[in-house]
Amino acid sequence: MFEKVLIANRGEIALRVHRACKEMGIATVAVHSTADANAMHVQLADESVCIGPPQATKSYLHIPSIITAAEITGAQAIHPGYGFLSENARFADIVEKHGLVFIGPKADHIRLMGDKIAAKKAAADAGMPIVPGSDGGVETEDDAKKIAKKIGYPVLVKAAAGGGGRGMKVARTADDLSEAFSTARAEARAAFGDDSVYLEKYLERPRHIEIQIIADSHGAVAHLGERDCSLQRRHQKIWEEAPSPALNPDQRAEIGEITAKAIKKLGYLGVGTVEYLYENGKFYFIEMNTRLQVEHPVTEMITGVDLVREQIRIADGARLSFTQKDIKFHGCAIECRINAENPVTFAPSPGRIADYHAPGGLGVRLDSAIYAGYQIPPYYDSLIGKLIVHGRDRMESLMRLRRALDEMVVTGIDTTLPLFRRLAQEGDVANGDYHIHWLEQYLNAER
Ligand code: MV4
Repeated sequence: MFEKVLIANRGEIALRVHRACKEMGIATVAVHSTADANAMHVQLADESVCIGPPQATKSYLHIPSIITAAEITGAQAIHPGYGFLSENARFADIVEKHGLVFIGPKADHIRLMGDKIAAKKAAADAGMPIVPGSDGGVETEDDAKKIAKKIGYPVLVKAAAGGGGRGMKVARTADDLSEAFSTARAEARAAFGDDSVYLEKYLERPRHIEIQIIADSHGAVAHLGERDCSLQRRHQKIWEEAPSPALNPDQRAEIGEITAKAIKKLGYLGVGTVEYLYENGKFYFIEMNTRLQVEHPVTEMITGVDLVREQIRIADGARLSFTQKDIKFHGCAIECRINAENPVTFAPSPGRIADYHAPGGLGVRLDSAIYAGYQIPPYYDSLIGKLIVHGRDRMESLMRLRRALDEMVVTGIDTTLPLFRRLAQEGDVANGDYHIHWLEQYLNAER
């Protein structure tokens, strides 16, 4: 096993990886920008290296500094966390070229899934259900018109380099298509420097349900069930839960098996998430994420599997510590992403945390790297913690969430805690009766 791992990230996820390493007897190296010298991940790591100024492009995204930090500290492997360099295939290649181990999938799979057209084709070939649409990219408006007529309106024009909703335009009728096609192209070119687009049937009110998969280097593959991430605002998930209130055990087993089989066919390595839209009892592949996800704890809570420990073991060539048959789903887990943001306007609220009190008790987990007196820098994303609750069923989990939210105190800055206190009391949320547009409709209704 590795003796020393470098963690190429910050905040709660750097701490999450550090915790897994410590429990495996592995020493940790933190890297940090000058803005993060007092950060929790730096204080807890066995060693730390300052890799540059506050701007992420000059520190957490600066590959030469990170490789150098690994070399001077003698780290054998690099865990990228999520965001930053976690889905950068070139980084994964460079890490390996320096004789270090990238704790993640193969660079080729990162590259494949980064191209949404190629990813969709690979998913379909491997047996995953996809959204009806164009067979590959669409070059001209004329072609788009023909294809849209065949699949039927409404259609969605999507960017091949997309993800996160940029370069995505709905056309409700043939009259809309010309504008949707050209704006999607222009947005894609501006955002990604690549204006390749493709067409899909537009699903009106689906849920976002994603399957957690895991594969070792000996050919073992398993799925760890689904997460329902439908409650989101501007493509930022804010509430995730497992299992999905919309699925029964037979549906779970079916989509899980289809996904695991496809992942095996692709020769994938490590942890990954297959995102589906779910509408009227059917699943439609949209994308695959080749990283550990923010919301991984809800899966950990209902399966008892430590996903980061498994990632590290897999990177070291070990076998999965379980088989599919060992995976049982226990109860229900809900995660709230607590952001340093105004709960009404969602404007970022960096600053000094005055008082901090973490909730506790049975079934409560708080993944956070904040503390009283901590100065939240303005340079990075606004996530300051994830409150995860686990209960024997959804009602117990929801009651526990309300209780934990009432215990939690963060003062000195604005946080989204008040929003979660309201959401946890909403009828549709309590009933699990929501879809990907529910939250934005709810927030618009009160303005
Ligand atoms: C869709 C869709 C409806 N129909 N595809 C948004 C981001 C990108 N990853 C995929 N997205 C969507 N693709 C078809 N054919 C609706 C969305 C979508 C969405 C998906 C998941 C979670 C939140 C969303 C919010 C708006 C739109």
